[in-house]
Amino acid sequence: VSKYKGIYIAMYSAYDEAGNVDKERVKQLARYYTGKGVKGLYVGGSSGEGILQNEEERKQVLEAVMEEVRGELTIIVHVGANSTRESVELAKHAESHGADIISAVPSIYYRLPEAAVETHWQHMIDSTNLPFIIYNIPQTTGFTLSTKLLAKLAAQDKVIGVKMSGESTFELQQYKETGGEEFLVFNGPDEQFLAGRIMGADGGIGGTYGVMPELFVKLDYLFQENKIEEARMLQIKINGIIKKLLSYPSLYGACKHILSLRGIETGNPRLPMLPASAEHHDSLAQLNREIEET
Ligand code: NAY
Repeated sequence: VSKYKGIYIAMYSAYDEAGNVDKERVKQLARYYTGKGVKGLYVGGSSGEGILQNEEERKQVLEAVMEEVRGELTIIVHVGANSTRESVELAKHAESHGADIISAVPSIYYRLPEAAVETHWQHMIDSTNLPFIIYNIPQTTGFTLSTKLLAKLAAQDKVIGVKMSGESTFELQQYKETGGEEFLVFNGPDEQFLAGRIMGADGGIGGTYGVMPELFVKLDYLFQENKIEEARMLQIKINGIIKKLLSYPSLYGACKHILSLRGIETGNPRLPMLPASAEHHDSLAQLNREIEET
């Protein structure tokens, strides 16, 4: 599994001016992330608005990504949907289009017992030959992955890791310890990338990487070289940028606007995610310069 370690951009989706998935724009965005040192892309996750899209749209986004960067970047596809049936359909579709790994959050809205979430994931795992990465994001789903369930799932060869988007580095470390050396833990909160790496994460998957991939690649390099003080200083600079990004009505709208300043058009995020408004354009241009100068 070590071949899957690294930095993955939680990629935004790209829409046209009418708000429809725009495959050419998706391709342009995927292409933008090649040659920057990242391991791959996480498609259709939180940042990718997978749960705001219908099944057909999610398939279109993935197909565009695969057509553009298959073989160049490792592609993890988020197939989590509310119904197990739809998730299984998306998982099979991902496999048939050459994706490398599938991943899913629990079903949301209903407060489900652990057994239901386990069954939900197990059906996806059984539906393909692809490796599976559990997506744990308790602050949005209301479901916290227990180390007991993690241990049960991780005992299967196909379950290669967890994307840990919860904010506790203690839990992150417990997941790593429970899963063992051969089980991959990906850091979720970008603000805590270095902290997560220090406590055992094998890499990271993040949305803000999308506007500063080079900085996260460098941060990971500094960590690997054991240049911890330098890494800490860089994480602090990155956190200054993230703090500003989070001050806008929507993080996705802010990041997408920054990409558009670089000639990468991805359209507005899909409502209810708010777009960047005109009053914020000047400060976003300034933030873009700050990123480019860091
Ligand atoms: C995904 O699936 O898009 C992600 O990997 C999301 C990870 C993000 N967490 C959330 C809750 O959206 O990148 C982070 C997050 O945007 C960042 O740390 C800023 O808080």
